[in-house]
Amino acid sequence: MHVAAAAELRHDWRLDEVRALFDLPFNDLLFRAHALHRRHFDANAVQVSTLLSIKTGACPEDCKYCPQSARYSTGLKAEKLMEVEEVAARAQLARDAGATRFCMGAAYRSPKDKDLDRVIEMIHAVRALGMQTCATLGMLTAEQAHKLAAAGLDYYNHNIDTSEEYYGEIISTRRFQDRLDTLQHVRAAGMHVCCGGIIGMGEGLQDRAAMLHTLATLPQHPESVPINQLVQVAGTPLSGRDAVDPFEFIRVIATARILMPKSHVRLSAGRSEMSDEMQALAFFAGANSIFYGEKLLTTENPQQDADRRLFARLGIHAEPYPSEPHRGHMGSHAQEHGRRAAT
Ligand code: SAM
Ligand code: DTB
Ligand code: SF4
Repeated sequence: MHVAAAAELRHDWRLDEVRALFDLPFNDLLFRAHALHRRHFDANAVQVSTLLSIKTGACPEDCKYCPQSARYSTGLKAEKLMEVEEVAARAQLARDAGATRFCMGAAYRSPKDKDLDRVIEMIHAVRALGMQTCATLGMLTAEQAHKLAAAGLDYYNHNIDTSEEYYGEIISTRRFQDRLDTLQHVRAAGMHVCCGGIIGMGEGLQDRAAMLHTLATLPQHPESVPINQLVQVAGTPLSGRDAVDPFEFIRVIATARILMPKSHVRLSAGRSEMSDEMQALAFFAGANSIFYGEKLLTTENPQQDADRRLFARLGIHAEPYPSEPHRGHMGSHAQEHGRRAAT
């Protein structure tokens, strides 16, 4: 990153400043977010990733939002860690449909070393297809993070999910600090960090502000910030909650954009429940990354056709593949323009 560009980023946001952004009149907040978005990104480009659940269900953790926890009866069929060839075939389909990044998710508290070895083979296979790689496998030791970085993993997704204060209401089997420790290992190993949270779990405005404040005051901003709207799954303790006010959700996107102007903000889970108009507003507010493909991990995502139509109607194109694939060094892909168009 250039020194001048780095100087534009702040890591010393105060919580009251974050709260003040949330409290701005909607138009003022959106105007500020969009102006910053244009300064740092092509405002009509959206990064396109595809998700695959490589190991499903039977998770020992008790995250109250999650259909994959073994503690809740959601009717989900548990599946063992997939074979490398099958994962490679799914990645190829995603690439051919226009995705530039392939994200592999596993319902682990933390991976066993023998499972990590197979995930490393998957990373090699996906990279060989010319795609960026991302994985989310739960908590990592420093050594595991180094192994993944050495295998060429571009991004590691590990969400803080909510504020430190509200965390205990949602998950009791680990602490907020455990998440921060893994994020630190991922950073130290030289991988890009993908870290965000979930809106709609009964948290207050102060929790949303505190969550974004934690992300924006990390020593380095996460390169990717997924903002998920809770997907309510029957059988999980959080199903039956009131739906989030769409404008409140857009405020979170806009505030994330202002706090972390050079990061990709991902309009993540929950798009199936959003109108096209709401998604358009999210892109205007600074969201510039989505999951593309009919499934997230275990729940529905919009049909590919619908997303292609939405992009066409809005004049949005898929962000090109970065010209220099990440090779373990730190640096921003954001302004790099590749030779390979994604669609
Ligand atoms: N087990 C690993 C972990 O929790 O770090 C990786 C997979 S886990 C499913 C990845 C993320 O998915 C969670 O941190 C959470 O933010 C998100 N997620 C899970 N269930 C969700 C739901 N019902 N709605 C929205 N986001 C959800
Ligand atoms: C993230 O922030 N959202 C994705 C990804 N990271 C791994 C997961 C969303 C999961 C939604 C519920 C499901 O499909 O199981
Ligand atoms: Fe397990 Fe991850 Fe789901 Fe929590 S979010 S129950 S750790 S799969």
